[in-house]
Amino acid sequence: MSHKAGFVNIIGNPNVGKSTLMNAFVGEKLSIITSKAQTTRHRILGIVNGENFQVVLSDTPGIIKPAYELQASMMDFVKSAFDDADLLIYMVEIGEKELKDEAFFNKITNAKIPVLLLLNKIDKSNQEQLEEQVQLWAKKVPNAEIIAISALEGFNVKEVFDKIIELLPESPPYYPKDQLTDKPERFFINETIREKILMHYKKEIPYAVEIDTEEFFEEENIIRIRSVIMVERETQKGIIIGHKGSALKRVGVEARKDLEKFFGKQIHLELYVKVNKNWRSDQRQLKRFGYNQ
Ligand code: GDP
Ligand code: K
Ligand code: MG
Repeated sequence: MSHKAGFVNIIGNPNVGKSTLMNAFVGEKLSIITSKAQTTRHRILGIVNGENFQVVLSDTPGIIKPAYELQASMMDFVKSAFDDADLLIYMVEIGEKELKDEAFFNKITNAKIPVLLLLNKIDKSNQEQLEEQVQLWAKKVPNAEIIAISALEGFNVKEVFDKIIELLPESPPYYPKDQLTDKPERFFINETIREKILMHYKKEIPYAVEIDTEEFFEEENIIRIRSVIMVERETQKGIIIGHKGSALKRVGVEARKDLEKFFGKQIHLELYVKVNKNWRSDQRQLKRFGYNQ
């Protein structure tokens, strides 16, 4: 029996729903999702296995103009997603214009591989607006096939998946058939904690934060985790901790609940906060946190 496999790379502006779509395909919360831009900082593989196929999806950070080293590394992840793709998913949302980065946009319109343009969030639009948007994008990206979807509500998600399988080349699998992602357990712990920080802190705080899980001990009935929340300045440390530790406690409680779901086991989560000056602009530190490939 023939077998299809390949790399399907999802790119687009921040907040259009890339991570929501990948999670919908994989059926697991591999990528954290919030309404804030730069929620996704890494390139995260989500692997969907079937008897005769293996779809290796990659979720990437939204395309932005980098202002500091961390963001430059994030855009390197996006660049790498063009290099190995068998199929490109360019996601846009109803009402958006186009990528601010012309070089990336040209890579899409000149791609030698099939491009699926997914017009997302159609749950927020009406028929007239939808038709107008489809026409607009057909002109802008003539090499793409356009499908309107709602990643959040699952509308047309299965249709997109069937389309992906249809377009993938014949190939043996690239990863073991029981593998779900390329990222280790610690990565998902860090991301779960960072999601709570994105949700509960304002302005610059989430962007100054990085998480490092220092300990991960799995016992028979419980997993013991100790993670450090790094910030760039002393004042940010105070904000993260909050009055009598209340803000930090909330992050811990919510992250623990999610992690218990993810691992299917009781979790003991210890969090502490450390100042690590300018980690976002320090190549060596970025490398340590997995931002340089
Ligand atoms: P990303 O930055 O492109 O990865 O986008 P996310 O997946 O993090 O989603 C950004 C925001 O858009 C979140 O608040 C999602 O819940 C929301 N969102 C994603 N897909 C849809 C959709 O189909 N409809 C609506 N209404 N919201 C969506
Ligand atoms: K987002
Ligand atoms: Mg994302």
